[in-house]
Amino acid sequence: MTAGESHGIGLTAILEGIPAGLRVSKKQIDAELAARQSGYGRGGRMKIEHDSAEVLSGLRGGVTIGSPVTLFIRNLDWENWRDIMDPWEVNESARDAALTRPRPGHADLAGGLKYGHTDLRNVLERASARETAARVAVGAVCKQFLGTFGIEIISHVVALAAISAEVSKMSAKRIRQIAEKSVVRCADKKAERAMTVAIDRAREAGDSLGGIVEVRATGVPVGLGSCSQWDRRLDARLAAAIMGIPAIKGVEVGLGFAAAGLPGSKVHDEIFYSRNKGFYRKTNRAGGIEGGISNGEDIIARAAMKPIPTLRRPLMSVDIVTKRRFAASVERSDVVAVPAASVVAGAAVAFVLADAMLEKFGGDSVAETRANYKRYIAQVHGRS
Ligand code: EPS
Repeated sequence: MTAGESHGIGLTAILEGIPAGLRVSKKQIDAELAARQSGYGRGGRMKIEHDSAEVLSGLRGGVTIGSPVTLFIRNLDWENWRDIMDPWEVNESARDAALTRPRPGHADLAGGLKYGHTDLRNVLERASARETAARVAVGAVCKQFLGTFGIEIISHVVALAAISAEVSKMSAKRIRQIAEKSVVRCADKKAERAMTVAIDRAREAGDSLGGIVEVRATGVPVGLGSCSQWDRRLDARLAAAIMGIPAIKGVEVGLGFAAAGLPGSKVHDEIFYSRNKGFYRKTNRAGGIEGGISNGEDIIARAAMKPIPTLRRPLMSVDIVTKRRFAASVERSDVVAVPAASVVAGAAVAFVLADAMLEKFGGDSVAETRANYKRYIAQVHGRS
């Protein structure tokens, strides 16, 4: 669970269920937070914030003790918003500056009607993608837990607006090496150049752009998730977590939507066996999940992000108080947040996989989880 407004005091996340005995690196959490903040096309806010996670509970000497881990990220911009956002006393002039012109595509109107607000700030503060900083901090702890089982998560940008990256022949490791140094988190250098040009153009035009992000998880054991109930299926859980990121409008696993247009013989991954490898596949069109269960191949999920709704040249809207037609409110915003969304999607996948690992292997301490994991892996190998 996370809490916190975009221009409030800060963001809090409580992560429940991480076993005792996990060594957590603050450096790694802050590196993930910095990655979320970076990326070509980000707005002015990212120049103000230097996200860093304070740990308020759950750790002693850098090691989890089995209690809930509370992470807190201070909003440095809070100092500039105290008058407007103070929990106890809001300045009168702030009330006069109420936001009443909802942005098409944002939560403003639906949220305003739902919660009965006339100042749409009460909606946008929580709907803001600022919240994803908290999820990235949580994801960074989950990644460290997964890392102890050799599971790695790579996330990158595969398309920005109409520009697609060609990465089909690249290994996950290579994608990571290049994407992590790229200003748009893209592993295709040629596409990266075209993407930055497109972002410059959109900025000049007062417009915004979307794109597609991809997450790959390597080292995932066979058997996470279940075919036995819809909400235990690993793909369903991944899709929900990724869809829960603001502005995500579609999620696919493996071939995804493309599978619908192909015959079965071109979609399913043939099964092979060798004494060395056990059961294996030469293709991974399933994206590492069959029947809602991880099949031991890399998990590959993609998400489509719509362009950010705040436009410097706004679309038309209607004032919720006067009901007159007006241009939508213009808030400070990003031109593109697709690179950031790729970091957030990686965190979302980490959270789901950590949850699925604990569901499968249990354990109150990492040593116990590890012992259960090892026994299971030996059992699976025995059958291969
Ligand atoms: C964001 C912080 C926000 C926005 C952006 C994401 O900060 P501010 O509103 O102060 O500029 O930059 O939020 C949105 C795009 C949105 O639609 O709400 C962040 O930390 O990621």
